[in-house]
Amino acid sequence: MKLLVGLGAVAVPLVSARIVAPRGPSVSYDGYRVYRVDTHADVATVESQIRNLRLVNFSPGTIDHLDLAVSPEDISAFDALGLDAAVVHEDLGKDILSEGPLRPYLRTTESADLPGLEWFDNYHPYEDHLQFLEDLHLAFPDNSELVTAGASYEGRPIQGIHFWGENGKGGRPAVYWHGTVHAREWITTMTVEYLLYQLISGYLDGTEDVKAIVDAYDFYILPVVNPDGFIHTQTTDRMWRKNRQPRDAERCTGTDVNRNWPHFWNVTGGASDSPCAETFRGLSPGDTPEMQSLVAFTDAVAAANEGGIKLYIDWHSYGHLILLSYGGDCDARVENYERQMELARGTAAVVETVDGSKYTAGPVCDVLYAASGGSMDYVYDVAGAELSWGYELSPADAAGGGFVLPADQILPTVVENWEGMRWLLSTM
Ligand code: 0X9
Ligand code: ZN
Repeated sequence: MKLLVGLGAVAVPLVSARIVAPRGPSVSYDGYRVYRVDTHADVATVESQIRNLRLVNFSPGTIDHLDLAVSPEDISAFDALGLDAAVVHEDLGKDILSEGPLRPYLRTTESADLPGLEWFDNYHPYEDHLQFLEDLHLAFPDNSELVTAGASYEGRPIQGIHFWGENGKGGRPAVYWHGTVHAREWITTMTVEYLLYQLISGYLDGTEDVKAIVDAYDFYILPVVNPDGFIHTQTTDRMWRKNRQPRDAERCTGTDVNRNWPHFWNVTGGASDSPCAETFRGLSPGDTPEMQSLVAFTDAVAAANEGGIKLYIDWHSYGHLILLSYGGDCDARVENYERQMELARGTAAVVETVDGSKYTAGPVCDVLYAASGGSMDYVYDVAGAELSWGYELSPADAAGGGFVLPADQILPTVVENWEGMRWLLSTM
């Protein structure tokens, strides 16, 4: 097989275990009150009413409701608007404390055993996620390689792992997953890592269905595709969503990586042209360093594997949704719609059997909102994936914590979705 852009085994320096936890966020959300606002289908009016208030909008793009965290200084001004709003959390700062401290990862890579499952009891510093990935590779050395999809704006490698079964490297269709596209969606990092952990540990244990799955596909997994943003949420602002690229002459930083893909870019209502908006699409299609890396890597994955990309999932939170294309054209339907829906509903049904979480499946535009320049549409249309999905993990809503999921909810979330994926990967 010819050498492909970004797909070779990449020498990644060992990152030593962190012994000092990073400093806490410097943006305080103490006293921020979280509301769910019914917009009565007139989101534009509500957005214009709240324009000058200090708040974080958790649901940019929704039509029927907005989840807003309002700063303590502006709560009375917000209440005075008389909106149809319910308080779902009194203090976002307290919620953030429920995530616990970032727990250092003390394992060294001397042992070829898999890391312990206690990894999934806590959230961790970014560097430790790189170490965790390396440790999984070292536990499965002949069937895996560390890969880098390129670099972020601040120059960090967009790190991932590629692994395969008995058919050797590149011999089977690809399963391709992205986590932490949106920096504040921390549960996605943990979920993607749990899935890959279960796949590798099941293969090593000889668990029959897991071995069959790993033998049937080549897995390409990037747990953190927006490393700069993720680090920013750990050091400075827990609620950061975008990448960290400043734009000349603009006072705001960051582009929404999930609005910057060079397909259906700049669709009215699907993204923002304002650099201050949470859904800023960039100045031209694919103009972020992250996107240049991800497009090249995605195209290379599609070309490298016998059978192309079988399944792509872009893991997000929150909302309990399994999303199909299209987000960039609300009149279009994917060609294999019935098949995709059957599999998405089947996955949701299996997830529900574990703990009762009810996921809704459907096209992005139908169950959420228009979202242009998103990964799923690119990977389906341009990279030719058979199944290309977005996934909104726990909690179900802002009342469950929104992007801030308590540490004791990590394990239930990752376990139910492992069962869903185990079914999907055996069935699709
Ligand atoms: O708005 C988004 O990008 C996603 N929701 S989130 O709350 N996690 O930000 C949904 C977008 C659907 N996915 C794609 N169009 N790829
Ligand atoms: Zn997201």
